[in-house]
Amino acid sequence: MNLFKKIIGGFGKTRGEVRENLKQVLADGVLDDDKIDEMEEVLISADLGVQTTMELTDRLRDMTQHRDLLGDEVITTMARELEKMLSDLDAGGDPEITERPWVTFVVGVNGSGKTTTIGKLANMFARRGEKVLIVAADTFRQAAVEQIAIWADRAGVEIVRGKTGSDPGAVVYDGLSSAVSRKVDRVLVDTAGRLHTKVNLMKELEKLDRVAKKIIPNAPHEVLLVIDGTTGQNGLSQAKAFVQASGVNALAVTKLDGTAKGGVIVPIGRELHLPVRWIGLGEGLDDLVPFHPQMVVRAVFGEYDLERLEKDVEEMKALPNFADFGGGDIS
Ligand SMILES: Nc1nc2c(ncn2[C@@H]2O[C@H](COP(=O)(O)OP(=O)(O)OP(=O)(O)O)[C@@H](O)[C@H]2O)c(=O)[nH]1
Ligand SMILES: [Mg+2]
Repeated sequence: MNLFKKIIGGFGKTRGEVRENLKQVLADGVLDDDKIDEMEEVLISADLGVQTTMELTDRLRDMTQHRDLLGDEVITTMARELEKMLSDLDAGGDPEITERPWVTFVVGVNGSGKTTTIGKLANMFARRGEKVLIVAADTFRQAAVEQIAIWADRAGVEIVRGKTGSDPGAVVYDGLSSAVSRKVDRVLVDTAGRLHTKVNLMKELEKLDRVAKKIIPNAPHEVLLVIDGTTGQNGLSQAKAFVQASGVNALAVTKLDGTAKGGVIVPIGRELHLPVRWIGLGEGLDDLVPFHPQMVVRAVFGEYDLERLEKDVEEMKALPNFADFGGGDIS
C-alpha cells in the first residue's frame, strides 16, 4: 500500500478530530484573535504541545496583520507553516549501517509496543533480504518469550531465547555470539518493560550494554526507545527521563492509530532531540512506517476524501493490466 495513504489512514482519528474542530472554529468570517485562541485549544487538545502551538499561532497572527485569512485557507497556511517548522527534524527510517551485525536494543516502559515493533522491523528487514536475528532478552514476564517467538515466526526470522527468569545478560551474550557466527546482518534485542525510576532495572540495561560490547565492541549500535503515542504529554515527560537515564539514541512512537492526540509526535520530535525513526500505525506486521514529518502534517491537515481514495484504488486493482504496475504505488 502507498506509504502516504497508510499515514493518512493511520492518523485518521487525529485527523478527524482536528480537521472537524478547526472547521467549526473557522466556519464563518475572517481569522481574528478569538478564532486564533480557539484554534490554539484545538491544537493543544490534539497534543501538538504548547510551544509548537504558540509558535504556530503567532505566525498566523502576524499574517492576519497583512491580509485576511478565511476558512480552509487558514488550515492550509497553518499546515505549510508547521511543515516549515519541522523541516529541521531528522528524517526517519533506517540509519546507514556501518557494520554487520548491526545491533539494536529496543527499550521502553511496560506495554509501549517494544515486542510488536521488533516483529514489524524484523519483517521489514527480512523482506529486504537481510538476515535478521531476534534476541529475546525479556525473560521477566512469563509469556514474553512466546510472544516474541510468534513474531519471529510471522516475520520468518530466527530467534535466540532464554528461559523465563533466566539472566537477560546471558541471553544477550548467547544471542550476539550466535549472530557473529551465523553472520547475520541485524540483531534486534527485545528487553523487558521498565520504568526509568526503577534503579535496578535501569542498571540491568547498563549490564546488557557491557555484555554486548564483549562480543561486538560497537554494540549496541542503536538503542531504540519505544514510546506509546496514546500516553500524550505524560509519555513525553516519561520519555525525557528515560533518555536521560540511558543511552537511547533513536525513537519509535507507536499506537498513533489509536488516538485523536497523534499531534504528540511533534513535541516528541522537537523536544527529545533524537531522531524519530519509526511510527506504529496498527497491530499488523506491515503497520510500521518511517517517520516523515511533512507527510504526517499533510495527512492530518490536508484535504483528502479517504473513502474516495480507497474506492479508486480498489477499482484500479480490478483492471486486467494492474499486475503490470507490480501492484504497488498507485495512489
Ligand atoms: N493500535 C496499535 N496497537 C499497537 C501498536 N504497537 C503495539 N500495539 C499493541 O500494544 C500492546 C502492547 O504491545 P507489546 O509489543 O507487547 O508491548 P511491549 O512494550 O513489548 O510490552 P512489555 O514487554 O510488556 O513491556 C499490544 O496489544 C500490541 O498489539 C500500534 O502501533 N498500534
Ligand atoms: Mg514486550
